[in-house]
Amino acid sequence: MATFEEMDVDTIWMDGEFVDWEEAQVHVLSHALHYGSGVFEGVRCYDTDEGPAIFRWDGHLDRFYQSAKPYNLEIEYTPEELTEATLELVRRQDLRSCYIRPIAFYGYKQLGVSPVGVPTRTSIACWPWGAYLGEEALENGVEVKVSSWRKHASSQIPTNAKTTGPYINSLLAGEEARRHDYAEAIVLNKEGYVAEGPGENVFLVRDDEILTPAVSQSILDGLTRDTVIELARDLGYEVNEHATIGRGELYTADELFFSGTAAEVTPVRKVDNVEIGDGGRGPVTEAIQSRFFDVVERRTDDYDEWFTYVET
Ligand code: PPE
Repeated sequence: MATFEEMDVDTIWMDGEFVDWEEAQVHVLSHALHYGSGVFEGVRCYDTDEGPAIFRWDGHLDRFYQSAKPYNLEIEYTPEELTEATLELVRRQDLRSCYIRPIAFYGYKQLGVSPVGVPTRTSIACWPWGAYLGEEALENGVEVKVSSWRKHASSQIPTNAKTTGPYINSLLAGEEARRHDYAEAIVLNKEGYVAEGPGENVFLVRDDEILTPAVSQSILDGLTRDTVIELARDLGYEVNEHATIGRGELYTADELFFSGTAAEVTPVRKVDNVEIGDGGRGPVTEAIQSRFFDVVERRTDDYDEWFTYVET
């Protein structure tokens, strides 16, 4: 993966202003650094014939504000202000396609777990980000390991909020998998059912039906998950979006794939070294993936309501 230094980016929006990339800094005693008290989003902007187009911006923005609620974290900017800031940020840096990372967090004032009285900071950055699990993975799929770490239960933290702190669970699961030469992990929830990947939702194909764990299974309610469900139904597939999936069902699935903003639609070809289906990208996965890329790269006029165009 490219480092920020290698990228042609120079501006970050921070607390109402555009600042130089190097100036976008926080104090080492910031609350969020110590207690993980931030919420964030990951959004993709695609290069299209109509110029850069941000995919499902409204949905991501909505989830951003919702994520902040359980923590009483006051995002001091309106959706319109954050939208304008983001569009301007993409324009100023002449980015064609990029990943957009809004974040809001408790900043610097005093330390202690309680954030009462600590000011909120808000920032948005964007940079070019290629295929999350590699270009090759989109075509041939990835090998994954069922993690020995379990996902935190929704009785322990609000799993539907995209909070910075809990990503330590994703780090543990992902790195455990990579230390064992797998590309990624699948994490089970506290009850032992399939939850999601460290940064992806999971889909399973069985007998022409598509299944994905219910939101109640301690998963993030992914925008890409929602997109896949809609695209799959429109293609004529049966989708069960309220599934409870046991670990064993992973190995016997006809096909498996990940969805996520960063991961887009990535096939899973092996779980714990067991081949899934024919051990490559299955036909249903391919149909959905190809429709997904046609939509986000605007090779169709359908679903135009999902896009926010950067050029006016
Ligand atoms: N589950 C988790 C745990 C998750 O982090 C993501 C996104 C998803 C599901 C899919 O959600 P959505 O992007 O709305 O379809 N993960 C983000 C962060 C990745 C990272 O490495 O950072 C992302 O894909 O942007």
